[in-house]
Amino acid sequence: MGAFNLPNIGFKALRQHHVTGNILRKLQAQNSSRSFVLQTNNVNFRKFSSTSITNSKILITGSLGQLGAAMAVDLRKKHGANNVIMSDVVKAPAHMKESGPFVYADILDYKNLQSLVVNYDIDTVVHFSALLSASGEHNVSEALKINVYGFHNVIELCRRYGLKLFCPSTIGAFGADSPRNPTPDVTIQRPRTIYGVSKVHMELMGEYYHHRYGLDFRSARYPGVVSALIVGGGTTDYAVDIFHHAIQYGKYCVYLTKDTRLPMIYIDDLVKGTSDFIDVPSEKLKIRTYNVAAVSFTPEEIAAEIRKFIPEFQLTYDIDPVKQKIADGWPQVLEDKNARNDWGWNHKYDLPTLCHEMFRLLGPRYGKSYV
Ligand code: AKB
Repeated sequence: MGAFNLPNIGFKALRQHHVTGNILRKLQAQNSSRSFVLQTNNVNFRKFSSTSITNSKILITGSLGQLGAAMAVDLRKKHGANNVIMSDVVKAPAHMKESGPFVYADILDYKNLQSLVVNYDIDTVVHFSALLSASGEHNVSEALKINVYGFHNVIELCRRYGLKLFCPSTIGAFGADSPRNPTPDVTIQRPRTIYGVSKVHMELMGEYYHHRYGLDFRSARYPGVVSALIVGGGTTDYAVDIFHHAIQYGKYCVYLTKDTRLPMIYIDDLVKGTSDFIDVPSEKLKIRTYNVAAVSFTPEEIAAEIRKFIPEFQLTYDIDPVKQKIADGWPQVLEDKNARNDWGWNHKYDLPTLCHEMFRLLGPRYGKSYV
């Protein structure tokens, strides 16, 4: 394998390796911080290594979901509103459309994705489109389509155009055979949901494309995410719903047993961590898929914390067997020392501060004030 600085490689040679003119021009401009490694036979091995990110042009798929919408706000602040293209298959609320470019993108339509990359000169894809754990079990073929075939389109797109790819993974990528407390980055992964299977597939494909083609693939395994936005389709959703119900009705009926312990994270920690992770120089990453952890709690523990704001809050139980079975196979506590060491992952919110923030944000929405 030969390693070259970019100016030493003819354009023709690069075109044979599927590098397009636009990307070449961009690479020439940015060449001070990048190097290329090409295999000298006809196989299109490529290796990008970037030391700095400036003026990224980012496409976010599934950008109207819980994570996409929050990440878009951060990335637009960082890279400029017009440099972050939000996309989804549903119509955006007016305030989102006004905050920067929003386009239709169906990840099952490869040509549509190609046109977005070319028209907007995209260099980074932040890929959030996915069916979550509970909705996946209710519609396995749809989950297969979105989470597997859709991901194939996205990763091929990134390979073909030399784009950086961030795609989240999840605690759902582990299963009952994995150690549950703590769960390390590299361990047995035998999930029994289509969501988990598709995420393990995503992790392995991303790592394969990284080693095979030099694709700058990055993935973080997220815990359940707590945010003010109401979510749907997941097993950890109760940790959001409980606040809305507590404030509106003073009670909540949860579908998991009182001692079901799951890793969770507050959205602001996730957004900051993901944003840092996307920008960290590639050389710092010793692996490509990292656990990120923040807090772990049970329904009973979060209810006790909620009672500090609403002392009469009542929590009742009506177990959903599908969700309970999923949760019983997931980690209780993630081990995340590699993320902390390699790229500075750190969380700020523990259970009390997370609850404080949820009451501060949601109280006024329901005409109440707690903090
Ligand atoms: C789900 O519950 O499916 C998600 C997840 C933990 O990935 N929130």
